[in-house]
Amino acid sequence: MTDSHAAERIHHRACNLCEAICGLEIRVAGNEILSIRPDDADPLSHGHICPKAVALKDLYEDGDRLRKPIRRTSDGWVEMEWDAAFDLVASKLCEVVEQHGGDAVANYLGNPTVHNYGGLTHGPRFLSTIKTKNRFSATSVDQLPHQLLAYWMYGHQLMVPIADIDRCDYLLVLGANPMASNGSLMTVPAFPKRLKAMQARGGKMLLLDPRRTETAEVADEHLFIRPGTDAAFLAGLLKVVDKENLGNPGKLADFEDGLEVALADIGALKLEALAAHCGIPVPTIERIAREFAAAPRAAAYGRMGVSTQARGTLCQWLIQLLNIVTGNLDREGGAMFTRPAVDLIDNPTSKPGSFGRWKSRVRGLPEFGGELPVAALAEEILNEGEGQVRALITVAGNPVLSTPNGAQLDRALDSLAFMVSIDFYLNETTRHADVILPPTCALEHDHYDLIFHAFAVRNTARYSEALFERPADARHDWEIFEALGDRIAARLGAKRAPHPRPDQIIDMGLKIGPYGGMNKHPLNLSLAALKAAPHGIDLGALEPCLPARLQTKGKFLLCAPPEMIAELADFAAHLSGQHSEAGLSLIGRRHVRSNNSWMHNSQRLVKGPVRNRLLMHPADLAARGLLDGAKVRVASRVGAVEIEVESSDSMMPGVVSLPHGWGHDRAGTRMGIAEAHAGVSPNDLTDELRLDPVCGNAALNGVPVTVAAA
Ligand SMILES: Nc1nc2c(c(=O)[nH]1)N[C@H]1C(S)=C(S)[C@@H](COP(=O)(O)OP(=O)(O)OC[C@H]3O[C@@H](n4cnc5c(=O)[nH]c(N)nc54)[C@H](O)[C@@H]3O)O[C@H]1N2
Ligand SMILES: Nc1nc2c(c(=O)[nH]1)N[C@H]1C(S)=C(S)[C@@H](COP(=O)(O)OP(=O)(O)OC[C@H]3O[C@@H](n4cnc5c(=O)[nH]c(N)nc54)[C@H](O)[C@@H]3O)O[C@H]1N2
Ligand code: SF4
Ligand SMILES: [Mo]
Repeated sequence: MTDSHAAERIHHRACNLCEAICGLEIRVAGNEILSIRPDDADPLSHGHICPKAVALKDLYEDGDRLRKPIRRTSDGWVEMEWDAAFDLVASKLCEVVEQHGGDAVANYLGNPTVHNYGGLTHGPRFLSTIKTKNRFSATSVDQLPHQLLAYWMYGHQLMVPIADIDRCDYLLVLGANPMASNGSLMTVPAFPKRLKAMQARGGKMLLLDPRRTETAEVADEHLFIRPGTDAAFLAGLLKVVDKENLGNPGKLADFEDGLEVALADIGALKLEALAAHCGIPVPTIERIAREFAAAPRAAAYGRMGVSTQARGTLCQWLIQLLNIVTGNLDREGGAMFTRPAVDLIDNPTSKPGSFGRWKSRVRGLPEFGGELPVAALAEEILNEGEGQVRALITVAGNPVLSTPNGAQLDRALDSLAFMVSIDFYLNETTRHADVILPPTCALEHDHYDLIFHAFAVRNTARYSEALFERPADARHDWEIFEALGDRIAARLGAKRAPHPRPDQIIDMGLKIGPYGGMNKHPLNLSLAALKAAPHGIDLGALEPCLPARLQTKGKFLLCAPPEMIAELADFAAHLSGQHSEAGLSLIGRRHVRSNNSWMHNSQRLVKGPVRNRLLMHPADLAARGLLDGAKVRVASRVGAVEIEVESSDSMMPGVVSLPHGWGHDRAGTRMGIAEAHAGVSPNDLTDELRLDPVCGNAALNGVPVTVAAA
């Protein structure tokens, strides 16, 4: 080793690409990444990683990644200096506010915001400088039902119970594919190992999914279920548990409220009708109910397939009730609450949640946690009148590819008076911006996972230093937020107190947190303590914490939110075994080498077989005279796409599947590799009018479509 620049060093950090937050060991020499490997000493991931981790190198090196602000001109995009860009953006946004009021400026926060702690510590502070009802995020194409029910039942939107897979005996999974997704609202790195360990203990995993997925292959049992009908199956389980007296809430009985009311309404449903609706026979429902109730420790868990469908909130409520009535909520091996080192629940700045404080202007969709359902964004831009959206701020999001009827939004964005995107790619959404402000990428900033430690199957804490120093001419997300926020507040005459840096906020959060010195905890956690433990610190298995941790009034477990009782009645009124034979139902799909819409510019991830294809059962192909590999036209109420079809008996007959995040052939983007693997976007088919009626979450799954030769 002669050249000190090229001296090899080893860096440890957590991967922030998905919810699994795996520990990485990265070897570097100077600015060159030599290897990215699992960190075997990580107390949560125990040496697990997936192929995407290595793509962090591609992201860092990507020549298409923007490094300086760019501005649209009649001669194309022109680079700008940061201060000039901040001045321009602030003044354009303020002009709109001054002429049309704050509601005329909308914002959209994308998924990576929650994987980047500076976005969480400083994003809301920036956005609050413009008072607007038109705040949107990826929450309403994702986990909105979980947060809403956590707020209604447990008193806080972040009190989402986590399946304690490491001690569970019976895991009932609906509409999740952790073998591809690596787990969601259940940070569960090394899912395959953890599942195997459970099975070795004699445990069992049962999966319901309209596709025989990678997860179905490792499950003990897999059942097909017709998209959008899970609520009938879940209500059936609850009815059997109740009718056969298999329930035993245990200690929960002392502080539950409304369980009997909910069970009575569910009990009034006919088991035969429920079975006919979901296509799972009565004896199977009975058997599973008995197995679940008899298991010493069981957990029911449902994810995207049952979160983003027309009865998403109903499904998630029934899942909670099943865990409660069998005494598995807050029981070791059941569905438990975490105790993260920076606790966003028991915290002076805690935001428990809110619902329906205002409604969207055009369609009257309800607010949750200060945001409106993103399915309403396009119409808020397109429909004239007072409060019309005329300017948009997007942060770490690609709603053109990720929200229902993305093609309509694509057109709507063209009509904005001004748009700014905080993003390092010129993609399908940001191509509409007037200015793009590109932040540093993951390896150039430090990280503490504020959100996913709080949803993990074990309590751990880990801080990652920046691997590479921020280039002098680059800005972190939080620095961009501060620079814009300061300028906007000054011009609009808003008060603005100084704010600590993200690492200072985390340090304070750790100190006042449950393992911090200010709570007299022997671990005395602080940022310094985490820096001294670069592999992370184990804080132990999840522990029972109810009723103390409940954030509801009187610390009751509120089992029968009135909105859910009403939704159940509506569901009952529409219960029917009649399903149209002619139509097909479109669902989504994830692949381990893909990550929503933005990792398709990595050659190593997109190489290999084409993954953006329509999967369809051979009988459905035959019925339409289609051949495997043919180009087909898939059409829905809102649009059509042309794509290759792949015959697959892993699909339930009557159901077709297409992964989201593709459709990179739109003009004017700058992602060369992604463009060469364009594919089509299923959100050109999903319908902005098909929503979960309880909260306006998008029903991305179960979309009625037709398929014919192209
Ligand atoms: N590799 C990879 N990992 C990711 C992501 C990624 O894009 N790629 N994205 C991350 C994000 S943002 C999230 S939110 C998570 C999501 O994590 P998951 O929810 O685990 O992932 P999905 O693959 O969307 O799984 C949904 C499953 O539901 C099934 N399904 C569809 N409709 C229905 C239905 O009506 N009923 C039932 N029972 N099942 C249905 C689908 O066939 C699919 O297998 O993954 C995260 N991890
Ligand atoms: N049909 C269908 N649609 C879906 C889904 C589905 O299953 N089916 N899944 C939904 C789900 S669960 C989700 S979470 C959404 C995701 O949807 P979005 O959050 O809207 O989009 P992403 O594809 O995650 O794009 C993230 C953007 O952030 C940028 N980015 C990445 N890291 C950073 C960063 O650190 N800072 C900044 N400023 N920018 C960054 C990327 O360049 C990219 O432009 O899609 C949803 N859409
Ligand atoms: S599973 Fe998720 S967190 Fe783990 S290495 Fe892959 S992308 Fe990163
Ligand atoms: Mo998501």
